[in-house]
Amino acid sequence: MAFPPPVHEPHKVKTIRPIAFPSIEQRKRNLAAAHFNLFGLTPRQVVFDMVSYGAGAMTQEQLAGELVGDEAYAGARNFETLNAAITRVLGQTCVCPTHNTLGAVKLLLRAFARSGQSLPSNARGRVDLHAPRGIEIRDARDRTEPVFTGNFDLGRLAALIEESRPPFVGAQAFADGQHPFSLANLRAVRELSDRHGLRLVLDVSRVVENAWYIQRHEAGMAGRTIAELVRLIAKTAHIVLMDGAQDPRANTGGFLATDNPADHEHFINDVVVFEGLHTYGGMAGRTMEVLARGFDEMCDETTVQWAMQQTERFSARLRDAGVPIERGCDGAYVKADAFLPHAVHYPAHALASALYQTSGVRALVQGLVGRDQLLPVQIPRLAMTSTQLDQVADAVIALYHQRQHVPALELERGGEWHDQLRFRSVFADLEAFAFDCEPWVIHTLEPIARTTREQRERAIVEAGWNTFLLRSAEVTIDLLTDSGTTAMSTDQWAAYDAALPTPATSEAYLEFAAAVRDAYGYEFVLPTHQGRAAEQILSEVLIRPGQIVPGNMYFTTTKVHQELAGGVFVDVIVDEAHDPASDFRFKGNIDLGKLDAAVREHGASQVAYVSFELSVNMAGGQPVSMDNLREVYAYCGARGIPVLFDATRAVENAYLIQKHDARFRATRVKDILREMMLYGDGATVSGKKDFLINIGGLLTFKDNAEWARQAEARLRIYEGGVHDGGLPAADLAAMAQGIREMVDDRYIRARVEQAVRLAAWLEAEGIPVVEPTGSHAVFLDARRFLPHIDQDEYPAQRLAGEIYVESGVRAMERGNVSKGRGPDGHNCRPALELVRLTLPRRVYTDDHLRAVADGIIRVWRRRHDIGGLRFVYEPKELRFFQGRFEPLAAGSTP
Ligand code: P70
Repeated sequence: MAFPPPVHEPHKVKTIRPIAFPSIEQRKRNLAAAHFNLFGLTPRQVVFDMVSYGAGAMTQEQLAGELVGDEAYAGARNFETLNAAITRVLGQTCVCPTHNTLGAVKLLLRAFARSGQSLPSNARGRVDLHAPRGIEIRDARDRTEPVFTGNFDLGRLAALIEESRPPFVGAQAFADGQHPFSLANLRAVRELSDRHGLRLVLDVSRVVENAWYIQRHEAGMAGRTIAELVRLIAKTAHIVLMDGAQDPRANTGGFLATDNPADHEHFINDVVVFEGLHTYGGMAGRTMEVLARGFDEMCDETTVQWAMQQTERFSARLRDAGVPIERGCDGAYVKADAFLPHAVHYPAHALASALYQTSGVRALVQGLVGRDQLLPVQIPRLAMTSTQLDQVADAVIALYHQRQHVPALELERGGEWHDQLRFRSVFADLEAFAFDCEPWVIHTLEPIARTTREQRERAIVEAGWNTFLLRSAEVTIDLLTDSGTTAMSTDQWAAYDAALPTPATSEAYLEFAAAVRDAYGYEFVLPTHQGRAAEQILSEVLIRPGQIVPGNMYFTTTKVHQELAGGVFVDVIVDEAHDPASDFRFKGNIDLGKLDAAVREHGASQVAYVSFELSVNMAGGQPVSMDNLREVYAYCGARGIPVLFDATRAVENAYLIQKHDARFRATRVKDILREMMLYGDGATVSGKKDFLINIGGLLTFKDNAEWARQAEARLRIYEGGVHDGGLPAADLAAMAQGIREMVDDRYIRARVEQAVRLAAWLEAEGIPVVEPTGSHAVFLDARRFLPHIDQDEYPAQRLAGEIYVESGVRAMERGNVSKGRGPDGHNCRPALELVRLTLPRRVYTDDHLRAVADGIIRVWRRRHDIGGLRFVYEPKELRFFQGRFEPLAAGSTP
C-alpha cells in the first residue's frame, strides 16, 4: 500500500477539555427534563458528545490564529489569508465567505434556483434546506454500486436533466456522511453537466474523507496523495461550497468558491444583503484564520490516514459485535430500526435515550422528521483517543446485548424537526456502562516530528549520545521528563487569561493559597518559580551547618540545596528501594531502623528535619505507605524532629495507596492526600508535576509561623514578592486550577495506569523493568538489559540513545552518569542503572505508548550487538546535562 496506516497520532495533546461524568441518577433526571430528546442536553451533561460537526480538535496553529488580525470588516486581512488558503488547497480563485454552510446554500439558491424547481443530487440530507424553499431534491444515486455508493447513476441523471431542466446539478462529497463518489464518476457528471450547459455545484465539506476512499478503492489512485485528490475533486466542479465546521475543523464558517467571475459576482452582490461584507461574509476575523489554517492542515497525509483508521476501527468493533450499522465517513451510523425492532415509531430517539441512560454517551438525531431510522455515532475530528473510542463502541455493544429491555418512546409533542419532539417513557433497569479512560477530550494538538532512522542516527551523534542534547524537533515521542510538560486544561487557560497582573496581592494568589490549603490542609503558602527554589529556601531556614538531613533516597536538586546550607544528607530509605527486582509495594518507605540509628548517632538536636519524598523519583516513582507516614511522624514528633515532604508527586503516591492499601480503596484520592499531609510539618513542591502546569513551585508550612516569616524574607530576595514568588498572576491562576484538577480520581487513575500498561507490554517480552511500576514513569533496568556492558561504559546512557535511534523516543539516563563521581574521582556506580521513560500528563495516548513499547522491543531483540559509551567531554557538576560520549563496539573492554 502506498500509504501505510500510522501506528500512532502524528501529534500530541496540547490542551484538554475536561469531561464530566454524570451519575446514572443524574442522567435519568436529565433525560426526563429533556423529554427523552437528547437535543435538550448540554455538553456538560454528557460524557462523550458523539457529533463531528464543529467539535473537532484544533491544532495549536489554529488556536494561535484565533488571536490574529482584524475584527473583520472591509478588506479584512484575515479574508486574504483565507482566500489564499482556499486557492492553494482547492484551486478555485474567487471566494465568497459566508457565516456558515447555510449562508452558502442561501446565496447559491438565490442566485440560481427558484421555488418549484427540482435538483438532481446524490445527497438527501440537503432536503432539509431545500424542501422548505419549495425546491425538490431528486435522488440520482447509483443504487447498484457497492463501494462508491455516492456515485451518480449517469443514465438517471441524464433523464432527470431532460425531464426537469434543473438549475444546476448538486453533488456532495461523501454524501450524507455515508456515500463517497469515485473521481471517474464525478468527472462523468461534470461532462454530462457541461453537455447540458449546467453548472456542477459540489459540497466539499467532507472532501478529505471522500479523497481517502478514492485513494483506497479507485483503480489507479493508490499513489495519489490526499492533497492531490482533494484538488482534483474540487477542480472538477464549477462551484464548490463548504462547511467550515467539517474538514477544516473550525467551529463555524463557510464559503462558496469558483473560477467563474460572473458567478462570483452574483454571490458577492447578495452576500452584503444577507451575510456581511464580501470580505468576511458574517465570519469573525478569527474564524477566517482558523479556517485558513485548517485548510492547510486538512490534507496532511498522515493525519488523514490516522483519522480514517480511527473511524474504520470504531465501525469494525461495532460490526464485529453484530451491531447493525451503516458506514459513516466520520463514525458509524446505527440502524436503529434493526437495533430496536420493537420500538416502531421513534427507534433512533429510543436508542439514543437508552445509550445516554446507560453510558452518558450522546448520539444525536437531527434534521427533518420522518426520513430515516439511522442514529449517527460520529467521532469529533481528532478529539478522542482510541481507548475512548473503543469504550464508546463497547457502550453501544453493551446496550445491544440488552436491547430487548429498551423501552419504546411515546410521542408527547410532535413537530417537523427532530429538535421539536418530546417523548414520554419509563426507565428500564438497564445495566450501566462504566468508562475507564482519560477523563478529557483533546482541545488542541501539537504536531510531532516525523524522522527517518538515518536522520536519527545523525542526530544522536550530533548530540554526543546524550538525549538531553537532542533538539525537541528531532523527537517523536518525548519521555524525557514529566516536568512542565503537561497539557493544560481549557479551565486552566481560562483562569490564565483572566488573571489580573500585579506586583501586590492578586486574586490569583488568593485562589492559589485557598487551593493549597484545601488540598494539603496547610496554613502558610509561599509560591516559588519552581521546586528547587523552594528547596533552597527550606534548606536555609531549617538547616544549621553540620546538621544531618535523613531522607528517603536523594533527589539531585534537593540534596544540592541541603549541602549548600551546610547539611549532610543521610539515606534512610528501605533496602528494597535499591533492588530493582524486588516487588515490595512501598519501596519509598523510610526504614525506621536506619532513621533511629542516624538519630542515635547524631542526637535528635543535630537532625535538621526528615526529608520525606513521596512517590520517590530516583527509586522509580515508588510510593510511601500510609502506615510508614504515620510511624515516621510519630517517631519524629516524640523527638521534636520536623518532617518536611517533597510533595512533588504526592497525588500519585495517594493514588497508589488507594490502589494497593485495601483500607483506602473506597477513599477519594483527595482525602487520602489530606491524611498524608497530616503526617508532616510542611512541604516543597515542584508544581511542574502534580499541579498540571508548565512552571511553578510551592513552599508550604502546616502551622509554623516563624518558619514562614523567615522563608518570606528569603522569598523577597531570591524569588519575587511573597504573594507571587516571581510568577506572573496568570501562572498562579493556572496552578490554582491545576491543584483542583490533580485530585480528580479519574484523572490520576488514567495517568498512573498508563505507566502500568506500558510496563506490562515490556514485561510480556521479558524486558527488565523496575518492579513494581511506579507512578510517573517506567524505568528500564539497563544492567539486566545490557548485562555485557560494564557500568563504567554507561549502559543506561547507551540504551537511551539506542531507543532514540530505533524509535524517535527520548528517554533519560538515571544511573552512573547522573550519579557522578565520588570524592576519589571514581564513578559512583550506583545500584540503580536505569533508563527513565517518563510520562507527561495528559499528552500521550495509549497508541503513542504502544509504539514506544514496540520500539524498545526491537532494541531488546538486537541487544547483544550493542556496546557501551565513553566520555569525550565530561563536565564536573551535573555531568548528565552537558556530557558528550562516543560509542564503543559491542564486546570491547575498558
Ligand atoms: C524530573 C524533574 C524535578 C524535581 C523532582 C523532585 C522529586 C524536586 C524537583 C526539582 C526535573 C529534573 C531536575 C533535575 C535533574 C533532572 C530532572 N524533577 N523534587 O525530570 O523541581 O525542577 O521544579 O526545580 O522530581 O524529574 P524543579
